[in-house]
Amino acid sequence: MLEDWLAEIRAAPSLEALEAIRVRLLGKKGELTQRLKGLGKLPPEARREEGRRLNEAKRALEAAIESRAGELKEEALARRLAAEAQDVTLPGLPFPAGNLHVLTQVLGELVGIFERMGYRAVLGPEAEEEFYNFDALNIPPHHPARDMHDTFWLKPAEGFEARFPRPLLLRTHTSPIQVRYMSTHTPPFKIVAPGKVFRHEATDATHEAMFHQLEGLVVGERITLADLKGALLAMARALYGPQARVNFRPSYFPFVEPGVEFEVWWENPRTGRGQWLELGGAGMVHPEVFRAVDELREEKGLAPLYRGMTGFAFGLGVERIAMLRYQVPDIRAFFQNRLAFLNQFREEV
Ligand code: YSA
Repeated sequence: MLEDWLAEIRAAPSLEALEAIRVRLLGKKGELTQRLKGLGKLPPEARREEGRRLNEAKRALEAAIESRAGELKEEALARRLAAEAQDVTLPGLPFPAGNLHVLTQVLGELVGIFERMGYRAVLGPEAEEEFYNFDALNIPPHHPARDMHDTFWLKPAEGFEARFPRPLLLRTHTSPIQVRYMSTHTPPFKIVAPGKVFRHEATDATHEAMFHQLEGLVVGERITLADLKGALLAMARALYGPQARVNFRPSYFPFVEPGVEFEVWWENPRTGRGQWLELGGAGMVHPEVFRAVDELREEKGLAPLYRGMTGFAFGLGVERIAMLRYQVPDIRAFFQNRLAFLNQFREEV
């Protein structure tokens, strides 16, 4: 009898079937339980012997049930693992990785060059006040210099006029950052300011209505034009190698005196031919700009610190540098968002 029961337990096909066997044999009304209950009816001699036998059988059944339950649980787990297995050898779905735009890369490189020379990088707003873009830079209304900056004027949305009481525009250059920075900071300092600028002009191969500039400003005591040239030469060498040269040509910007246009000698590595490349404007900060900054500081309740200060500033066109370096013949290619063009400038990952 015991052997049959044990065989039945070992063959139980599932945990449910095993439980049914346990109840049938060992439950309250189970076969073995009934026999144990019936012991009392036997004569004492037989009772002891039968009691021992039945208890041994009970322990054997319990052990067999426990062992079979363990087996069945393991089998169930193995089946589940097999069913839920992931085939990691399947090829993944291609995930196209993005990349920094070539102009962002060039701007980052330029900022890095100046940061290594101790400059701090700062940002200014693209929607700018006329005051910072022109007046504070010694370009009053009706000044002919305004004609060179065809301007996109902005109108505050209805209901917001009170928040923007002064005329607003899209900045035409990064130079307004000079005034913003000086009005809240104490010299000496060295800053660069990268960013987008906007001009309402017809586009052609070398002109866009939106382009990027990098502004530089150094203010302190006894800063000279030689310091400006040294800074720009260091930048040119970092960009184009130790052979690079920098040239100044006299020029006019109302916010510097003297003012220069600076050009860099650039040798095309493919053709071996060199040329002077005009990169931007620069000069010594005009005393009128320092005066406007001090006025602004006094309005803000800050001490005027800029009278008698010296400083140089420069502003360069970033597209120019990228066009030359990568031999891009038309500036508009940067903004057409054609992947065939942009993917040529993927950074090594
Ligand atoms: C001058 C003196 C300073 O002390 C500081 C900054 C400057 C530069 C001045 N703010 C400025 O904007 N001068 S600029 O009108 O001659 O522009 C500087 C550079 O921006 C140009 O040399 C050119 O490289 C680029 N640029 C100008 N108009 C552009 C343009 N790039 C693309 N498209 C346009 N429409």
